[in-house]
Amino acid sequence: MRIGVTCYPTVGGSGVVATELGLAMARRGHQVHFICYALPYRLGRVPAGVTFHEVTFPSYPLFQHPPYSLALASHMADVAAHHGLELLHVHYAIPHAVSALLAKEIMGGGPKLVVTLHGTDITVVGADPAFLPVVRWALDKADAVTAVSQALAQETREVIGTRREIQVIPNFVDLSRCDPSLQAAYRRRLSPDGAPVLVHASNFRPVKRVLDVVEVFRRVHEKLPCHLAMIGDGPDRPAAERAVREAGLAPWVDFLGNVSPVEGALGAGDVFLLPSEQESFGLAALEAMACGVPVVATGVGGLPELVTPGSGGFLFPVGDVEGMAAQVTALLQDPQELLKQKRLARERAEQFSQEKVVDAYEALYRQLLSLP
Ligand code: GMT
Repeated sequence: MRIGVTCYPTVGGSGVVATELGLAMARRGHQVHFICYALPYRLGRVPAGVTFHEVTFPSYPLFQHPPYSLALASHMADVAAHHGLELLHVHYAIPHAVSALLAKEIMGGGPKLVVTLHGTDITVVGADPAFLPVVRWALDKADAVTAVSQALAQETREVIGTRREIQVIPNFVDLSRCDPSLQAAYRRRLSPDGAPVLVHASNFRPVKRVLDVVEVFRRVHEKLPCHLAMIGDGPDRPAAERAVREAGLAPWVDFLGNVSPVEGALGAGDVFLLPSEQESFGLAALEAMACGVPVVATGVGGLPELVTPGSGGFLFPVGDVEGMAAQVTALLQDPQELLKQKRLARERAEQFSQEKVVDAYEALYRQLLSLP
C-alpha cells in the first residue's frame, strides 16, 4: 500500500504512535510518506520505504496566524497525486482531518482517509465551540475513525455528537526499546545512594497536574529516602521546579527534559506517577510498564483500560495525593510486593505489543481499500 501519514512532529504520544506505526508499515513492505511541518521526533534517520515531505507555509504581513491547515491540504494533495497515495492516515483531528478532506476534494476523490483520535483533539480543543462544528463534520466525512481507548470513543460520541462508527485500536509499545544497560546508567545517575526512584514523564501541561507529582513525592520522601525523575518539558515545568525548591527537595529531584530514548530514564524508576486530570490512553504509563515499572495514576479516561488496579498499577481519584503517596510508600517499603508489581506491569504491557496493534491498523487499511 502507498500510505500518507500526518501527525504533529513534536514530542508527544500521538506523534510517537503515528511514527512507530508508519515505520512498522514500511518494515512490512508498504510505502509510507510522512507529510508534517517538521521531521517527526521519532523518525530519526529516514529508513527505506519511508519518505518525509515537509510542509512549509509562507509568512505574509496579512497572516497574523499562518494558514497551516491550507498549506497542509495543498501538500497532501500534491504528494497524494505524485506518489499515488491510496490512503491518508492522520493523527489528531485538528486540523489534520479537515486538511485531508480538503486535499481529497482538490483531487476529486483521492485517497481513503483514516482519522485517529488521540485525546485532547476531542476532550479539550475539539470540545471548544471554536472547533466543534468543523471536527464533527470532519469525523462524519472520514472513511474511518479510530480512537485509542473505549473511553475516548465514548467521549467523542458524547462531546462531538457524532453517531458514526469509531473503531477502538489501543496504543502500543515496542517492548524491545527497553534497554537494561541504559536503564542501569540512568539509575546510577538518578540514585547514586541506591534509594528508590519515582519517575514521571509528560508534556507538563496543566492537564498532567505535575504539582500533584511533586506533592506525592514530598509525602513519600517524608517517610523514606527516595529520588524523583521528571522527564519532559512544558508550560508547568517552572511551577514544578519552584515547588520542588520551596519544599527543600531540590537535591532529590532531577528535571531531565525531553530525553531520548525516553525508556532509559523511565526504566530507571521503581514507580511511575501519572496523576493526570485527563488521559485518553496514557502512553507514557504503558512505556513505563513495558520497562517493568508499576504505575500509580488517576483512574481517568482510558487509564482503567490499561491499568488493572493491584496488577502492575494502582488508580486513584484526581487530586488524591494522600492515597497515591500512601500507595507508593507501601510499595517501596515492601520489596517483595514491589518486585511482584514490576513483573505484573511488564506482563500487562506485553498485551499491548506492537505487532498485534499494527495488525489491526493494517487490517483496517486493507478493508478500506478492498484488499485481501
Ligand atoms: O494533547 C496532549 O496532551 C498530547 C497528546 C499527544 O498528542 O500525545 O496526548 C494524547 O495522546 C496520547 C497518544 O494517544 C495519549 O497516550 C495521551 O493519553 C493523550 N493525552 C491526553 O488525553 C491528555
